[in-house]
Amino acid sequence: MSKNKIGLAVAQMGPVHLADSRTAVVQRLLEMMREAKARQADLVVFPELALTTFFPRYWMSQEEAETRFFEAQMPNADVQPLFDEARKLGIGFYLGYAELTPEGRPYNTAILVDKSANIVGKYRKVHLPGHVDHKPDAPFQHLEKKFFDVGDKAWGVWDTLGAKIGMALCNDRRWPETWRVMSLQSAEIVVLGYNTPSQNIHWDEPVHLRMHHHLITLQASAYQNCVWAAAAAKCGREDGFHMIGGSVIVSPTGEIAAQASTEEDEVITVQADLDLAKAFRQNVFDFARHRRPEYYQLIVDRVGPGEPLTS
Ligand code: CDV
Repeated sequence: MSKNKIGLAVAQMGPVHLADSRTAVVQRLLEMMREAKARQADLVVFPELALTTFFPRYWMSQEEAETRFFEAQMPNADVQPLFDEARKLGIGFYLGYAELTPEGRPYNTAILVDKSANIVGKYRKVHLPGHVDHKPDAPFQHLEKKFFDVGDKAWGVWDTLGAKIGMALCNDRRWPETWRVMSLQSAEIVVLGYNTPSQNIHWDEPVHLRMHHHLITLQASAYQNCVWAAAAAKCGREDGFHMIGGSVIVSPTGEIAAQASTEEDEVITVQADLDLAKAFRQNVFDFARHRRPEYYQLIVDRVGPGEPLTS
C-alpha cells in the first residue's frame, strides 16, 4: 500500500446572496474547513469568487464592482479568521476571490495557503468568459471580461503540502492548454473553483450539457495529464440565478473518486494516492518519450482556426 497520500477535500458552497456579508460567508468556510480537517484533509479547496455572490451577473460600473466585491488585501479583517483557523488546525486551503492590486488592477484570483497560513501561490484567471457590453435582453449578464483583467502569468505549480499543486479557475478547466501547461511542470494535483450558471445566455444550450461538459473535461483532463483534479462549485440559486453543483475529486485514472450530491455547502474528501499516476506517466503518457512538440507549433502560433497547412 502506497504511503504517498494527501488528504484532499473539496468544500462546495451553496448560494451566496447579495445580502450575505463576508463575515457570514467566512463562518460557512470555517465550518467546512473544520469538517475537512476532521476527515483527515491536508488541503481544502473552496470555490471561485467564494467570498461574494457571483457578481459578474449584474450590470454596474467598474467602480461600484470594486467597492462592493473586490479585496484590496489578502488576508483582510474579514478573511483573517480563515487563516487563523488553518494555522490552528494545520490544514492548507485554496480560495478564489476578486483581487484589486495596489496598482489598481482587477483580477479573478485564487491563492494557495499552506498549513502555517502562508500564501505560497497565487493564480489570476486567464480564460475569462463572457462579454464587456450590457445585454439588457439577456436573463443575466456574464461580465468577467468587463470587470477583470486577463491574468498576468501562466498557470503555476507549487511544491507544498507534500505534493506538486497547480491552480486554475472555472472556465480554464475547459481548455486543454491549461492542464498541459501544469502537467509539463510535473503537477500531481490541479485544484480549481467554479461558478457555472446552468443557463447559457449566448445560445439555447440544453441545461444537462452544463454538468456533462463539466465532468467530461475534468475526467479527460485528469487522465490525459496524470493528475488528481479537485473542483469546488459555488452552486444553487443565488438570488434566483441557478448554478450547477457537481463538485468532484477525479483521480489520474479519469474516474470520479468523490462527488457532491447536493447544491448546498458540502464537503467531499479523498485520500489521494499520488503514486496512482506513476503507471500512466511511465507508459502511455511518458511525455519525454512520446510527445512531438515539433508538430504542435500551430497551437501557439494561431489563436483561432485558419487555413489548412499545405505539405
Ligand atoms: N465563471 C466561469 O468561468 N463560468 C464559465 C461559464 C460562463 C461557462 C464556466 O466555464 O463555467
